[in-house]
Amino acid sequence: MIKHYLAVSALLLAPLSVHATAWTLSSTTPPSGIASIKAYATAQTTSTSGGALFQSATLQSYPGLGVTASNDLSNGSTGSPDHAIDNDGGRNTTTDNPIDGAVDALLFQFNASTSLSSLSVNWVNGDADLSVLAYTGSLNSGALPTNADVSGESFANLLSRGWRFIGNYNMAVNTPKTINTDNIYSSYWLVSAYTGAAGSGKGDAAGVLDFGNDYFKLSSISGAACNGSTTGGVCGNSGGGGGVGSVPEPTSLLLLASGILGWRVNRKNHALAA
Ligand SMILES: [Ca+2]
Ligand SMILES: [Ca+2]
Ligand SMILES: [Ca+2]
Ligand SMILES: [Ca+2]
Repeated sequence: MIKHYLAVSALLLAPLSVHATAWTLSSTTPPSGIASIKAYATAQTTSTSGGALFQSATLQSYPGLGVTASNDLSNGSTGSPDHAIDNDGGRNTTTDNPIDGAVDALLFQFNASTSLSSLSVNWVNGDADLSVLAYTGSLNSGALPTNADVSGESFANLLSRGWRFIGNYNMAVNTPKTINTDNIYSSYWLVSAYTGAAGSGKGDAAGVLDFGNDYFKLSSISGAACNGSTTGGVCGNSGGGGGVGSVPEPTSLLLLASGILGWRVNRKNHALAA
C-alpha cells in the first residue's frame, strides 16, 4: 500500500520538472531547436543621443559566436578583438560614440517559445558586458513584424514595437550567467554588446557596466520551452497542454502527496490495532 502511494506521488511530481535545454554555439549553423541566428550591428555614429540603426552583419564562429560588422571592416581589420561581439567602432579606437553606435548583436529565433535562463561566453577581451531583449509583441504567422525585425531599426524603435528589456549583464569567461529572472518567454531573443539604450535597472548593477570596451564570443545559452501558449511573454496553459505558468508549486504537491501517504499509513496502523 505504501509503495502504491509512493508511486502515485512520483507520478504527481514527474510532470513538474521543467527541462532546460543547453545549446552549444560552436558553428554558424544553428543547433537543433534554434531556427536561425542572425548577426547585426548598429551604425557607427557621431551622435550621442541614440537612434543608431541596425544593419546586417556577418556571423562568425571561432567557435563561440562573434560578429564582424561594416564598422569593424571600415576601420581596417576584422582581427582581434573586433571579430568578437563588441560595442567598439573600430580596432584601437577608444571613444566609440555612446550611447548606441557600433553595437554588435545576435538575433535568435527558437522553434518554440523559450525562457532563456543562462548565457556563457568562452572568449573575453578586457570587459564583456552585454544586453538582452526579448520580443513579447504580436507575431505575423510566427514571424516578427517588419517594423520590429531588427534590420533598419534602432533600440528605441524595437523597444516601442514589442521588444522588452530583459537585463544588462557583466560576463566573465566560461562562467554561466543567470539571466531573465522575470521568466519571460519568447521565440525571438536579441543578445547584444552592452548599451544603455537597451534599458537599465535589470540584471547586474550599473557600476559593473560600461560602454565601448566590451568584446566577447557567445558560446552557449540555455532555456526552457513553454508547453502551452505564450502571450505577452507569459507562458500559460493552452487547455490541458500543461503550460508552465499553470503548474502547481512542487512544495504544495509534495505536501499533498505526503498528506495522502500519512493518512493511509495512519489508517493502516489503526486497522492493525483493531
Ligand atoms: Ca565585431
Ligand atoms: Ca566593432
Ligand atoms: Ca563590465
Ligand atoms: Ca564594459
